[in-house]
Amino acid sequence: MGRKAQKRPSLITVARLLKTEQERTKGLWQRVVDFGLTDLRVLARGLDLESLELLEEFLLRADFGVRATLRLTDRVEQALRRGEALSQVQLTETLKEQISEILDPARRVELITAASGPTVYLIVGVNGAGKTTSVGKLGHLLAQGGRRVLVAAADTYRAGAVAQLESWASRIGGEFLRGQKGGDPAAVAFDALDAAEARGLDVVLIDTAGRLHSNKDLMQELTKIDRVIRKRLKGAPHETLLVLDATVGQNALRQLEGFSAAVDVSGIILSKLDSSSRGGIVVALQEEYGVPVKLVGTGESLADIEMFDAGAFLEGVFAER
Ligand SMILES: Nc1nc2c(ncn2[C@@H]2O[C@H](COP(=O)(O)OP(=O)(O)O)[C@@H](O)[C@H]2O)c(=O)[nH]1
Ligand SMILES: [Mg+2]
Repeated sequence: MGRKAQKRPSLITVARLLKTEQERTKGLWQRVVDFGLTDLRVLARGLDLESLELLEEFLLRADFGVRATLRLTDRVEQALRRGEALSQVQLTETLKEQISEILDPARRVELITAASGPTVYLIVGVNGAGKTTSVGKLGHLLAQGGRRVLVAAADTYRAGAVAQLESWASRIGGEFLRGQKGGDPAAVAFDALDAAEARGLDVVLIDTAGRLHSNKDLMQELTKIDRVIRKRLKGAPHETLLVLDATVGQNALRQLEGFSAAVDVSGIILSKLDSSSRGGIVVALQEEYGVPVKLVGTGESLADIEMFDAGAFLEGVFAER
């Protein structure tokens, strides 16, 4: 996506996302902050491992993952040993600094575009993750930025899935291409590139069938789709975006692992962030696999997608509530 087309995400959105019912009762970060502010025992006695364990537990529960959690608690521990931290401000600053460092590579996410010819985005993920919806929303975002979009249904198994995608395509004023029922999904991808070149379109979004990351045959099929795209058009796919449901927790890491073995995942679309209070998964994905979250899905309507903004995310996580 060109700079011009980039939509500025609002600070408020991410902050709002973390304010789900569950969070509101006793927000994770409020608890972390409380821990820093009120646990005077810790200040009096110096390092308190019990309290550190509590912080560790909070972070794991918020989906920060083992690696990022250890990195964060290590830092706090070091600060404690030096006799620093544990005022609310210092604890927050220590955590914020570390998370910010982890997310640094994701600070200015952009979608790669082709220098010439159509830009191709391959959308992959398990069943129900939000692939088709994300294709619709992303297509809308790109169309709003003046791009002429072709949406291709490389899910040739389920007629319902094709119809769902077709309806999204017509709503966003994009072109639509389907394959034959039960046909080869790689052939759909191939035809889509042909069509996009012939019609001089800007972007091709390829929706694929849901598949379990542990299903060998289906993962091989995905590798084949990718190979056919690569052969057909140099530089494509320009992005392979894995759609992950933010509510599945640490299983998202397993999904990324599985899909990365089959295709070159360049970024993540984190869907359903509106239904999750555990935004820590963004940090876990970056810290454990170095794959940036590029887009976040925040609802079921067309406009409910935005480019991930690390700064806004941090502010949301540490917002006073
Ligand atoms: N709340 C919410 N629901 C979403 C979001 N993205 C997708 N969904 C819903 O998740 C369900 C599965 O989405 P779908 O796109 O069909 O998943 P697919 O099987 O991966 O193609 C649908 O009911 C969508 O409306 C999101 O960002 N927020
Ligand atoms: Mg689908």
